[in-house]
Amino acid sequence: MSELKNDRYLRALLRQPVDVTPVWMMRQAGRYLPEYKETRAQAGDFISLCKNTELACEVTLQPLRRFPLDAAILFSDILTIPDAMGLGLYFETGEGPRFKSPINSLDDIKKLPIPDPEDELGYVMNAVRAIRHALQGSVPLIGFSGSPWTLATYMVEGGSSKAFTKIKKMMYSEPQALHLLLDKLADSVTLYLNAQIKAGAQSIMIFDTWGGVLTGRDYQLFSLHYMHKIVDGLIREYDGRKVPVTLFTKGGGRWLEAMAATGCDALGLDWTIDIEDARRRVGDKVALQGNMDPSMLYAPPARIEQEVETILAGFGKGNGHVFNLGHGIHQDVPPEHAGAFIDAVHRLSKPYHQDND
Ligand code: 1CP
Repeated sequence: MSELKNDRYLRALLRQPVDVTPVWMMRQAGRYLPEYKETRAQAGDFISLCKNTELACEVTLQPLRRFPLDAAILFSDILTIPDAMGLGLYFETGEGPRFKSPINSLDDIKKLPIPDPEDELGYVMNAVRAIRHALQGSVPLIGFSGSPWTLATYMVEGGSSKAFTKIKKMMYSEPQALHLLLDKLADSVTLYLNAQIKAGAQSIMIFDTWGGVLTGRDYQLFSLHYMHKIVDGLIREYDGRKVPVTLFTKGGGRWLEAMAATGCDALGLDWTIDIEDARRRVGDKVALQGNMDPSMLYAPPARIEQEVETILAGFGKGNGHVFNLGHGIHQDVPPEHAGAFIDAVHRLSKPYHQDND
């Protein structure tokens, strides 16, 4: 087993005692950091940055040089899988991700290959290996993927969407076509995440950014069912350590019990749910990650600290809390505010773990 100097993030996910509450930020490497913008310019564009092992490693480490974060997250994107399936990912300036060949029919779905993670996605595994090496056991590395439903929304809509009309039309009029797509994606994601674990990822997070746009029944059938299938297929112990799995459905507060029943180790919470309620509902089954509103980072540091205290008190004493934002950090947040947030979590959480000393 490789040694870790700081393993409080992994311990908290497994609901083991820690000295202070661990913290990291969704999208912690990104445009709010001037050094990120510089490295991205050097790479040329975002996709080239993801495919350049050395630069992907560099931007992963940038937030860790600034802040005492308790975990690193692989610098990549959830859309690597659809790209590897041949859809042709590109970014239109100011418009977000787009695909050259979106999915239009059952025939398109039948033709989709399941990508080999060490071949078409080999650049991601190279980044994982390089980052693990560069971290030198300082903090754990998080690997990730999008959920099948969330990936399918981009593949069928052809990019970002607000109303999800194309995929919902498919869901309601050709459900068997969508199920075939989700099944292929679940297989692809399982292979991809297991390859990340073998390459060195010490924890896994599945981002279901768009599960919350579904009805409760459709969430079960079209999103959770496939995440459950992935959880069942993941390597759960590697190199002598448990590899914790976190599920995050944005807008998923209604379904925490069902999510916890998949056998995952932790649930990511967005800011619309009260962490105290979440703990009462599922805290005996899973750890909880979250859940400050990312927009709170626009407020002055004193207000940020007050919010950190409120969330710490909401969770209360005991094990099983990883502090995070309820979604990704916004690109125009002052980096000093992120620093104040991280310091506040470590400083103010001490009393909540005192019985562990
Ligand atoms: O530099 C740039 O302009 C590109 C912006 C960017 C970045 C920094 C994109 C494009 N992706 C990323 C990196 C990224 N994406 C990470 C890196 C690791 C870190 O956290 O530091 C991660 C984990 C993701 C995951 C991701 N990509 C999600 C799931 C999480 C979430 O935020 O909900 C989603 C939905 C995407 C799609 C995507 N990629 C990029 C953008 C702008 C988007 C969102 C588009 C949309 O709103 O639909």
